[in-house]
Amino acid sequence: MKGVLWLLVFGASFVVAEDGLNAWLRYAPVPNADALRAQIPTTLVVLNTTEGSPVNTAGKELSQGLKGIVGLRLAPCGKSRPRQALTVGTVAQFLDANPTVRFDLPELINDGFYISVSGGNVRILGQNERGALYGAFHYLSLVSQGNASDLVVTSNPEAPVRWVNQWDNMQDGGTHGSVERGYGGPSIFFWQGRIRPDLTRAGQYARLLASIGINAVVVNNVNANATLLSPENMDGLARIANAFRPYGVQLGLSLNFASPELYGGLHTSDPFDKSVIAFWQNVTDNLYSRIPDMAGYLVKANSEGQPGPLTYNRTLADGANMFARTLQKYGGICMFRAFVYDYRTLNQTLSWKADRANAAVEYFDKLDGKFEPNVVIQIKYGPIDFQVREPVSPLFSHLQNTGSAIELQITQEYLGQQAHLVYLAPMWKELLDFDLRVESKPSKLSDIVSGKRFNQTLSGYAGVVNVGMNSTWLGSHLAMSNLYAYGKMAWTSSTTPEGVLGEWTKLTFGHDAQVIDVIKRLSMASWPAYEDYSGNLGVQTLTDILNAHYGPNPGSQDGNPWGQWTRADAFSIGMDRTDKNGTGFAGQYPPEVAAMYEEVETTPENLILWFHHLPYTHVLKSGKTIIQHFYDAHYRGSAVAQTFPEIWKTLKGKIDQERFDHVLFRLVYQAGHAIVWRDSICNFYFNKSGIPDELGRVGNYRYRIEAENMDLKGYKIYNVQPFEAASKGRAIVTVNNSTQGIASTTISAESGKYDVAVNYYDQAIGNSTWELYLDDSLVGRWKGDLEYTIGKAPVFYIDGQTATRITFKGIQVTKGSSLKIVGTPDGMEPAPVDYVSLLPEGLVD
Ligand code: GCV
Repeated sequence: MKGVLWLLVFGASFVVAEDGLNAWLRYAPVPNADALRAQIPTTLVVLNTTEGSPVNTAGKELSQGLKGIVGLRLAPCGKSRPRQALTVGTVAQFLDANPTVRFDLPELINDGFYISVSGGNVRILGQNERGALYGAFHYLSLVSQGNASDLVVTSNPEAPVRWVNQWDNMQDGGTHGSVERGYGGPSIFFWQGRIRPDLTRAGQYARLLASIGINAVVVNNVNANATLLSPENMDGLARIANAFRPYGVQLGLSLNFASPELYGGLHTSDPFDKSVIAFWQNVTDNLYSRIPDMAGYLVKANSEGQPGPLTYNRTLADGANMFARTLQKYGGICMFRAFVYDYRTLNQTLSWKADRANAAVEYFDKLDGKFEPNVVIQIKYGPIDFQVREPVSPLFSHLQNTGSAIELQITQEYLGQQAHLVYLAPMWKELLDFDLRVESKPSKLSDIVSGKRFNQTLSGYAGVVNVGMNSTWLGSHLAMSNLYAYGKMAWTSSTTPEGVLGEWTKLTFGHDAQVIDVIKRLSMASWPAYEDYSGNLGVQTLTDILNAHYGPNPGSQDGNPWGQWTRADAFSIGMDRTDKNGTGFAGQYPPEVAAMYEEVETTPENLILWFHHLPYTHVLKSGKTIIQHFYDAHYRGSAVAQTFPEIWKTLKGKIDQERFDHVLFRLVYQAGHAIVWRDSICNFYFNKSGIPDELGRVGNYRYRIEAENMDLKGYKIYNVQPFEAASKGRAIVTVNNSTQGIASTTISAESGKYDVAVNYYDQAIGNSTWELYLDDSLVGRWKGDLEYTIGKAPVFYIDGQTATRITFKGIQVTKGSSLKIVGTPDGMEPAPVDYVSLLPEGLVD
């Protein structure tokens, strides 16, 4: 009865609105709570009760967690220890406290943990304090998933470096706002050039990260601000480190290479200059005097306009080593990024062999072994920049005498900015499982970054996360599965995307089998769908690379020095990266892999345009030409996205309304934007190649009424740039910023029920209002305020980044009646409209 009462009282929180702040650490009641509770001891023994120690934190989490999950109130241990207890601490603390207990020491390495549940006794022991906390979180996760039975777990991390990077600026403004490529609101650390007075969110972030085994956070943008080194800001950083410390999370810092000049008043930042070396040693000493457990530094040098050692004719190793040496007496690490390229030298018209992808190996290969032992080279997974599909960076196979870490991106910069659902773990898994065949021996990427393949002691993972003040952290509830999976895969690379997703869903949304199934279906379909509608065959995410990296703009890839080229012309497409005829990039891989990528026949087709320049008429293994594959894939991917909102809707009532609505809003938006992607890409290549779609879809939209063909009053026709971002290249905008526009037409479609879709543009320069009428009766009214509601980067233009669709379902339409859109501009936003689609029910186009 007690149990029933407990469930009635606590079970209510199942449907209580949730804002996402606790993410997967909700400690929500589980269905089999009574049975589980009976298996858990009621006494808690915490082997270090010092406030702020990770073991003490572990004790608190266990108390709070078990109370929430199974309604158990743990009692602290009195003078005499009961025979059955839940004990948490380090192995050493346990042996100290229990000198007579016979105990087989588990084989633990740094941060590892051991859990034994046996005969009503639970022991959670870490190799160190952090490990004990990890063990406590693991145990709570097991109980949350409905398992408190006898078991033994010994778990060690594969790699010592399991960091996250935040690209947080010290203040809002500039081109990137508070967090560069962040879509979850302003920085949780910085505000107005200083460290926030209230760091509650920093502590909560550390808690989440500790629960997935992350041991350090680099808190500021790699495009670093030198003023972070002021004494006042160093004090602030120490406060962040204090907020992290109870969770065993260390603080790391990005440095601006030119700080000696920018902040220190020196005339140079040359790493060989004595005053520069002294400057950095002084900085490091000052930081460690405030933060004795600081993790170390992260350095972006000679990249995208950032200064670096090459500026002073020194090598990248000279630069990295300078920082590393200052850190050595403190045990700190220097993470040095391999994202080094000089866009000023890249010109695609001058040279067929020019290739940004070649840069990392060219710069770093010859430096292998020349780095201090506490330098780790942080390498983006692919040779360009977080694209929807890239081959593994060949640099991983070149650094055999230097530790390396893989840089993954949890924030979805090129992958839909959390406004599109894209579950990334399947992509990471493919990358980590890739065998580079160094010296023709098994050389899985996961074994390289774990240090196993080349016997490295310092190596691992860096994930760019970019959470913000939004209660959902990343701006989207479902996007949090990426963060969870990142931590779990960095701990154990064999973690499966499906498995970890199921675990995350249970912890985040509860045990309902349908909820778990739906989130699995959506998430597992999401990366393939996004790849299909954004850029397939290895051509890259065909997004707008000159603006917000959002929405379609295939033309922006070429004709500029950023090197994300596709070399698409009227007949052919793709980068020839072969050794024999192209940029030579394929030859940067070990011979077996190089040979595979060198030939069209042996290159996996999902990367064929990454490695080869081919005619649109080249026939793929499927029997389709490249151009037809493009058309079909874009139609297929966007069709999959149409199913997402419908699948999600089946969960109504099964999860709290707040999260249900939040996710639905985004999935509906994504479905509309997937159509924008599909049409833009297909029309762009149709226009380039002149080859029609065999199925006659591209360029033919029989259900559409183009806004420019309607009767316009107060609206005028606008030629959209790029042309493919509008249906038939044109849209309408109000004639000025203060006059309402009216676009009307007479419906020629047969009478019946339709889904009425309106494609419009929601720029971040105002909040226009649109009204849709059928025969003067209002069908719907909406506002262009996505800039406040969706989190993606704000964009000012009328293009594929702002193109949006709203659909009114099941509307009775009569032939001969009038359809009218009334647009009221606001600010600089001229209520733009592209077209209206009258879609027979069930059809999307
Ligand atoms: C932090 C890409 C991103 C930049 C980022 C850079 C990097 O170019 O667009 O925002 O800068 O990578 O990783 O340094």
